[in-house]
Amino acid sequence: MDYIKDKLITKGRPQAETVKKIQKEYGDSIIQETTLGQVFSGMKGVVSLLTCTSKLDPDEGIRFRGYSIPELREKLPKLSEDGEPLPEGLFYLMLLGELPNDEDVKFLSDSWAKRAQDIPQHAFDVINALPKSAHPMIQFNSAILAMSTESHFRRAYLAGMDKRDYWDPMYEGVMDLISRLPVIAAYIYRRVFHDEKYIDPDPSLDWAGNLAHMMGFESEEVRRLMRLYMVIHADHEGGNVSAHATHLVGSALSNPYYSFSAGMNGLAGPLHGMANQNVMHWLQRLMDELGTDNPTTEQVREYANATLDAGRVIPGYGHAVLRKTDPRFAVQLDFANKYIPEAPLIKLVKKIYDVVPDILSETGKVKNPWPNVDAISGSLLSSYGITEYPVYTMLFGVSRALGVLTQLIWDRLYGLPIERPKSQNLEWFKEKVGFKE
Ligand code: NMX
Ligand code: MLT
Repeated sequence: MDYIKDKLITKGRPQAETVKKIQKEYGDSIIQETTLGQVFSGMKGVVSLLTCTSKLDPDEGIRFRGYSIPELREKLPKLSEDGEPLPEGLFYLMLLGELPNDEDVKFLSDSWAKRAQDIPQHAFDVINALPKSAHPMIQFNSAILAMSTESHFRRAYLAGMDKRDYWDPMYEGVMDLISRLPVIAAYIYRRVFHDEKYIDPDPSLDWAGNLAHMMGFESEEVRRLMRLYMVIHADHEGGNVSAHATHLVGSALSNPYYSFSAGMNGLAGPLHGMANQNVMHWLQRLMDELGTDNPTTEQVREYANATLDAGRVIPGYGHAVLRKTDPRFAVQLDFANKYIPEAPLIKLVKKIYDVVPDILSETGKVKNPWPNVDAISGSLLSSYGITEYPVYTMLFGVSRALGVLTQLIWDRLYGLPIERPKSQNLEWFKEKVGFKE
């Protein structure tokens, strides 16, 4: 019996009623004015999505259902007092809006371990049909799409389903998909980088600990890192590219596999999740060009300026919403300072943090000169032996499933309709603002 599902519908039904009521009574209320600048700059600041799982403050960073990352580290269940919170607990919090206890988290770990046993063989066949040189995100996303043959939602929709029940097969599909992603990701990792020497899941382990295990890492510290990585990348409210894309495609009542796959296509872009891999290439080139992993401040300054002069971005820095150092960067630095303060890559990350914000500020155009989550995540993974940069975005993707798929369940609970904003041509905008050539 899945009591989480019962809790979800008990909480979800009244909230869905509220959404309907608000829309009926206040549908014509003006909540915001939009400028042409906002439209032309990627809709920044335009409130157009209803998302309950998390909220991003430009200065403070992300809060998941009201809890900051330091608060989550304190309040979510852990396997040991000095460990990191379990992602299962964050999923529970985002889904139900309340903190879980140890039993709730155990229930999810067990449920996901069980669901992960039924991955269809053709998902692995699809991966195997691709060249090993195909980027892990191509292999990952191909497997996600291949698994949509198993979609509860698609089957139920074809059979004829009451609109009010959409959330139910969506929940089942989301639970299946989340449970299976670590197995798929570890399979791709071992296929490409470890001679196809696969490691079976250990159903007694937690979701993130099992991922580390299946990738071939048995130390408790790597498992802790994986739990932390899976928690901090899970959600960043509704407007980021992976969440927005998942939500948009889901609004056509596409099943969770199609919807999440859309989100993963967005995550694979260099301005979004692929930035973590690009940071490592940027650091590697710096070390290769300078012949040291311990450059002077002046050398870092010159290298960063050369990147800007070449018309490129400095990966891992800047953000569309944040205006301070990303707390996800800060917590990873905290982890590194606790366990591996002397790791050369961590020292290099700190040196860059000392230099790059000033350089970006001096450009006069970068709105946020501070590091984001990607500025350190790869260096941390690499320092622990996960040195293969191309898998970093895929690991981001495994984590991001927790947030965007929870959002998708709530989209169906709320009964949100197909999304269809209005577009206009350039003539319309010119006329609107009275622009003359
Ligand atoms: N290095 C150089 N230039 C930058 C950077 C950067 N890190 N960040 C912003 N700019 C430029 C940007 O390209 C734009 O230039 P132009 O006017 O010539 O087109 C100008 O500054 C204004 O951009 P912003 O409004 O500050 O940033 P925007 O909201 O458009 O983009 C990012 C946000 C995150 C895409 C941007 O800061 C960036 O490209 N950062 C590097 C890539 C990165 O780290 N992405 C990861 C984001 C987090 N994640 O995981 O998804
Ligand atoms: C994210 O985690 O999605 C990124 O920081 C990008 C964003 O929030 O826009």
